Amino acid sequence: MTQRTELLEQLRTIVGAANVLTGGDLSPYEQDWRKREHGKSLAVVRPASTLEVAAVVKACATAGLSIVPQGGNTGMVVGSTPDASGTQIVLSLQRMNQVRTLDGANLTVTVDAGCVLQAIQETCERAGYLFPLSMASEGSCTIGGNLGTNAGGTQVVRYGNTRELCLGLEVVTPQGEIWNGLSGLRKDNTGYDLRHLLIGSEGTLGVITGAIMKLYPLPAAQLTAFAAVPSLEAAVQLLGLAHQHLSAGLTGFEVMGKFALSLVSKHFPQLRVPFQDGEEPAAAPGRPKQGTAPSGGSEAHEVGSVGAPYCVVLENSDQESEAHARSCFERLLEVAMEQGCVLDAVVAESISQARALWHIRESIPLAQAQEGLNIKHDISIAVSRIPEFVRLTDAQLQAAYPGARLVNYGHLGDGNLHYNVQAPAGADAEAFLRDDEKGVNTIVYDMVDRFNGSISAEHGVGSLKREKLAQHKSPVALDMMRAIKAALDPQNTMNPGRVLATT
Ligand code: FAD
Ligand code: 2HG
Ligand code: ZN
Repeated sequence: MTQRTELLEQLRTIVGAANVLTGGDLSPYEQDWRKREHGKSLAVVRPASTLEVAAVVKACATAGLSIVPQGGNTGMVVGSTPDASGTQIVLSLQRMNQVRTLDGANLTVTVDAGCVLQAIQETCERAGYLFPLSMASEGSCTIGGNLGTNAGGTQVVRYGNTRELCLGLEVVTPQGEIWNGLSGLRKDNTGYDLRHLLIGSEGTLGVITGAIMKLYPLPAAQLTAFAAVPSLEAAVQLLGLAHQHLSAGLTGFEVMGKFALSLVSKHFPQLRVPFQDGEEPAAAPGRPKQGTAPSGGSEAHEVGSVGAPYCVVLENSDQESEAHARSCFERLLEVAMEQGCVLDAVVAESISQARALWHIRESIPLAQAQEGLNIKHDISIAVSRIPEFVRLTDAQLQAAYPGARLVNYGHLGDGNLHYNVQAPAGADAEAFLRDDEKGVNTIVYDMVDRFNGSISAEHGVGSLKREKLAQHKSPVALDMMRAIKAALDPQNTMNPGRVLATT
């Protein structure tokens, strides 16, 4: 028997033959969500417990074979799929999907790493608690992947990234040892915080098998508004007003450019996008009172007929009552209209209307994927400087790549833009990526540097941004990262070539 056949036999003994996949269509595990790479694994292994994960990792380490931890495989940077060598083991955590315990007094929930994010949200909600991490991929992504990437999402403006929501981890080290750090303590200054080292390490320092996460009380009321704004500057002004009027009640603030919304209308015509191309609001949610602002009806028609350059989804979560939430929200929108930073707005009258408005925002990534391959930039810039960044970068890109289509949207509340670039209309998207991705990236990332921003706000580095990271991160920081990787994973078997180049 060759060493690889022997290893496969060992893995079958550990997790059961049915959970060592070597044939059939493995593309859900071997191809990334964006279809940027299609790798080839030696096997996909699906353990059901932490002990099984530890045994699998130990066996692979002994055989010198590398492991790619995988959750829902929804990552954006090609980090959870194998390379083309046919020698890597994809370690899928999907069978580890139990909510272990919920401690109401401690406001914590302890979960297996393979739990799907939405399942955690729903379990907590049924128990009367809010688990606020939220993103469009929540029906498929896992908490292990969220922790591995330190995912952001749509509630960061209030609750922070996944890191801020995590109180402890259970981890299998690259050598197959188990570290149980599931203390659930809010204070613990006993040396280096290994939890924070593992969070955002994208599977390169160990496999997360369990986590203890923070919970919050469910809000008494949650309201969603969809506002048309005359410019990105106005959106930033509206954000300032929202902080002022809603304070901690501001739980979502997403911006969407006109072209991004037009892709949603084009690919999902059943979703009626307010204030674009003459469309009226979905299911006619209520309009705010408008004070001395231009009247809603005529202004709405005018905005609709030209299409607002940007729209914003805002969410207000209130601990008092629906009436209180509504009056705060309406006052905010009134003031915003008086100041001219909102052209028109609708406030959802029901949960289903709120969902419909959020659904528009959350459909942008899928609509963009339907439009064809694209170049993504997940960047963060100080909120105050975003309008200037967009103005300068738009101009440079249009000069260098006439007709390139800018799909600009994202989590403006926390300074994170998805400043994506789609090939010119009718152009061959594959050829555009092949010939122009490098040049486009150089323009965008050089500008990000000029604005002291980050080239990866929430998606991570994976293999797609590895070279860019080496160019844009401080050499001192990179040296420290390499030292940490070498100390924890000297054999370099844990997701090699992701985040850092293999030397
Ligand atoms: P995977 O894609 O399977 O893995 C991602 C990385 O984490 C890989 O490097 C992998 O090796 C590592 N990993 C996975 N599981 C573990 C584990 N148990 N232990 C150690 N490492 C592990 N991201 C955001 O941040 N915000 C968004 O708003 C957002 N919206 C999205 C919307 C759509 C439609 C899609 C498709 C993606 C979106 N994403 C977003 C990206 C993606 O969903 C997140 O990065 C998510 O956290 C990945 O989770 P996953 O379980 O799919 O991880
Ligand atoms: C989102 O916020 C995701 O919708 C995906 O982070 C971003 O597709 C993208 O560029
Ligand atoms: Zn995002």
